Amino acid sequence: MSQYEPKPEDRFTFGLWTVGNTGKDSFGDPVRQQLTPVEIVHLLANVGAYGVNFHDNNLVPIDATRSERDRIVADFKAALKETGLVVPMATTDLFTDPVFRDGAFTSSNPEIRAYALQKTMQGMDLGAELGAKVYVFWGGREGVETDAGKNPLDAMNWFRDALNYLCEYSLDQGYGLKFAMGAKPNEPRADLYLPTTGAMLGFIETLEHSEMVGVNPEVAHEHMAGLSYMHAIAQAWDAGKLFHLDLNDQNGARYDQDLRFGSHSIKQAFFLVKFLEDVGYEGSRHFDAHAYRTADLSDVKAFARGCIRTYLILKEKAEQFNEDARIQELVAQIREAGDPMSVYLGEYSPEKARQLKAHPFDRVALGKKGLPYEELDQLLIELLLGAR
Ligand code: GCO
Ligand code: MN
Repeated sequence: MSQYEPKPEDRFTFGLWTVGNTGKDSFGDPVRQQLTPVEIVHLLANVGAYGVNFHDNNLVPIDATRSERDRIVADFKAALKETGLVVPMATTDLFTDPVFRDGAFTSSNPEIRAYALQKTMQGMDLGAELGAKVYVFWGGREGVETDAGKNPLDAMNWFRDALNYLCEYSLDQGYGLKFAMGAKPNEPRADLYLPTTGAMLGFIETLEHSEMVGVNPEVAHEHMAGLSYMHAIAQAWDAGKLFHLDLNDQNGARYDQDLRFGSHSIKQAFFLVKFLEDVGYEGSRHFDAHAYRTADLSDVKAFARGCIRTYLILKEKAEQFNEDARIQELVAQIREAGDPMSVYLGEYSPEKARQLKAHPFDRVALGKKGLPYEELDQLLIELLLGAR
C-alpha cells in the first residue's frame, strides 16, 4: 500500500475545476455542491496532491469587485500556506461567458478580441501573484460550427496576434511565464482551430517568441481524434515543448469524457507513464479529469486518489518492464543490436551514398524475418494484469 503514497517530487496537481466539478452536464443539473476554492485546497491536500491550478474564474467570479477579489485571493493564499500546496499553473476561462460565443482571440469582433486580451492579462497577473510559472491556453470557443462566416486564415492571424501580444506582456511584467497551448479536435465548437498537438506545434513556430510557448497535450483530446497520446507527448518532448500535460482518460471518439486517469486505456496509460519516467520529465503531472456524475464527495476523493495511485502503480510497472530479463531480451532482439549497417547510416557523405547504392541487399531474406511482438506484448499484458 504505502509504496503508492505520493511525494512532492511526483508533482501531482489538480485544477480547482476537476475535483470541484459539480457533475452538471448538458442533460442534467448539478449533483454535488459547489465547493469553495479553500475547501478544494484542503481536499487536495488530504488526497496527497502537490499543487492546485485554476482558471481565473474558478477562483474569482467574473463579476467580482476589486475588494471581493482581494478577499478571495487572501483566503486562498492562507489555505495554500496552511496546507503547503503550490500553484504551478494558471489559465483563463475564455469559453463560459456568452461574450465568447463566437471565440475569444479568434472572435470576428475586435472589441471582443481586445476584451479577451484584457481578461487574459488580468488572469496572468493573478497567476503570477500566486506563483504560477506555466500559463495554459485552451481555446474552447476558438472554432466554428460553419465556415460560412469566418476565414480560418483570419482566425489564425488573430490567434497569433493575441499570443504575440501576451508574450510581450509577460516579458514586460517580468513574470517569466511559459505558455502551454492545449489542443482539442471539437467540443464545445464543431471544429476547433489547431485541433491536435501536432497542429499546435506547427503554429507555435510562427510566433514571435516561440521559445516561450509550448504545448499542454490532453489524453482525452488526442484519443477523441483517434490518435496516440504518447506519440503526441513524444513529439512535444522531442521539440523541447512539453511545458505541461493534462492527464485523464477517454473511451475513443465520443464526447470529451475527462475520465479518471488510467481508468479506460490502461495500456496507453502505461506507455505514457513509462515514456515520462524514462525521459525524466520534471513538470507537473496534472490531472484534468472529473469524477463520474454518480459520485458523492467521498467518491470524489476516491477519484482523486485513484488518479494518483494509478500513475504510481504504472510507474512501478514501467520499472518492472525495464528490469524484466525476458522482456528486455525480446526488446533487444527487435532492435537488432550491433547493427552492421552503421557504416552506411547516419551522417551523409557522397562516398557513403556511393557505397550504399552499390550494396547487394537480400530483400527477400530480410522480408522473411519475423519479429516477436506478440510474445513481447503478451508479457506486457501479463505484467499489467499482475500475472508476471
Ligand atoms: C477540456 C479542457 C479543459 C482545459 C482547461 C485548462 O477538457 O475540455 O481541456 O478542461 O484543460 O480549460 O486548459
Ligand atoms: Mn478534456
